[in-house]
Amino acid sequence: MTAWLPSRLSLSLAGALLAGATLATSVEARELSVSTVLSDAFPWGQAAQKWADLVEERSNGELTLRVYPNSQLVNGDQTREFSAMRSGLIDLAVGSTINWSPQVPELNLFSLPFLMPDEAAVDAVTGGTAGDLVFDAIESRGVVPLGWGENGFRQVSNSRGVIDEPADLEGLKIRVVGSPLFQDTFSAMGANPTQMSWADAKPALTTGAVDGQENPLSVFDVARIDQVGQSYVTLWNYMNDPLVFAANQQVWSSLSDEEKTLLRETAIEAGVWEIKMTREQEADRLAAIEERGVTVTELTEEQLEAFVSATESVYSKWTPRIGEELLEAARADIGTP
Ligand code: X2X
Repeated sequence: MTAWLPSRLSLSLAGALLAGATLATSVEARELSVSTVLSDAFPWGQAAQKWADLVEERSNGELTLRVYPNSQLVNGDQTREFSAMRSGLIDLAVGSTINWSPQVPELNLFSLPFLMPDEAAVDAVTGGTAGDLVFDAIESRGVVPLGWGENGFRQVSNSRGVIDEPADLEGLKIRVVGSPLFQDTFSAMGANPTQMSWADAKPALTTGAVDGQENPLSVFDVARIDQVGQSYVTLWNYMNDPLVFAANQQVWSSLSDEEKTLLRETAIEAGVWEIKMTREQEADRLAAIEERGVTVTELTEEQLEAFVSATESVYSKWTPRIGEELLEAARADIGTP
């Protein structure tokens, strides 16, 4: 086809084509990994996929996010996700404040029992001074936070009976996530907590190695936790687990200003979308769970108070690690003394 062209032109044309091809390859090669714990069967995984879709669409395919669910980039150990992102094994993540709290102690704020009573309180914290301080804390540990999502309010379930007072937890073996604060919260209520990854949780529930667990209703519903004998759920909103969209620092610095804006804006947008969806689905999830024969218990103010009192010691132990200033900021954001 180029036979009729003067040789110089054909050479420079070839050069231009080659340069173009190289450029295209390097741009196409810009595929970033996104780690999540839960797959896109869950709102959490859908948040990551939404992020990927928005980036793909708005970068005209020049930047690709590839989601790796089930903590596979850290061999199932979700508490190593933050370290792996910091060291560059993972480019991006949509991660839980619980799972990152071993490396970012300030994130334990969200796990303080009964700190945030409702969704408005969660939004006040993440969108307030406390949220800014938490993002500063993440950044100071070498990871760039971009936006918020939500795993949801965590409710306790078990196979033994109704839990409506701390005494009902006495001696129950409860699977908790890999953050030491949970050990303290459940011990304070008289339970027998056992730390394990999400990957190990369902098998442990199935064999009866543990009697109970705590997770948002969306996780209970999608993972069909009722099928492994968890017949009792207590709605106590004892903590909410926000998700954070974030990036490895080197990856972030290597992006153009345009790409940074794109990644941040789409993270925020995907997060807002997922939070809204998760909350809108909550009533249907509850109905579905009840329909499958699970006994759902709602607590009266008085019953709730008993759990609040039982877990007060968690505050004295953990406030110094979280930071007095941050807890104060969160309380001011929520509007509680
Ligand atoms: O392990 C859990 O319970 C889960 C899936 O909710 C988290 O990753 C915090």
